Amino acid sequence: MRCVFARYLSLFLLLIHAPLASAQNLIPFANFDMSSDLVDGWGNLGAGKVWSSVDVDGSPSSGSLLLINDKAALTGILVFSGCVNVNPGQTYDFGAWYFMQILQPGSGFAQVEVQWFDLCGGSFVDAEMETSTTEGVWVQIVGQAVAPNNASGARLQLINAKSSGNPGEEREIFFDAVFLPEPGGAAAGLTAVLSLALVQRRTRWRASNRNRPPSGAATS
Ligand SMILES: [Ca+2]
Repeated sequence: MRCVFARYLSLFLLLIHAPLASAQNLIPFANFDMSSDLVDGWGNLGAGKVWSSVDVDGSPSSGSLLLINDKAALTGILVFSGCVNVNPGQTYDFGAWYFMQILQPGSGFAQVEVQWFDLCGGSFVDAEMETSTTEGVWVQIVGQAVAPNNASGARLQLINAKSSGNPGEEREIFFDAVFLPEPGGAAAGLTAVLSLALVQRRTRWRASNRNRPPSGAATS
């Protein structure tokens, strides 16, 4: 029995540390390893958008993005990645990990949005998004979208959206391990993927069935 247990333990540890055969993540500075990554890789920075040493895998050499929404209800605080080249008509996974502490004032949700452009630096074409309201654990938001036939550029937006609450009341969301891999790629954050697989499936269901962003919500 002990031998069997040891074998399964070894297999588990192997899975945890095995390199993930994944296609390259198209988004640079996606893991917020250094505070400079935020400035180097992300746009629309300003108040309430800061680097944090908190990391999805607990790594001491990486951090995350902390978005703080202190505005009125039905508002969102957002940043966006740089634009990357994509193939029109191809299917892409997209998403990010986030952590939203419990017992914050009001209510809200995390949102990841992929935006398609005819080309980088060109005109907006379309967008698709996924959201989640789960609190208290790291959760991976995962979506899948087909690049429109007239789109060869894409970027990701990370949004801290407030559904209810008052101006001046802060709601915080940490984002990490953002991904938009080449077609066929797998998500980042392997350790967390294995340990929170059940949470992920539950969250994906919720994200696809509830809590779409409030229409006309203001963002900044
Ligand atoms: Ca990180």
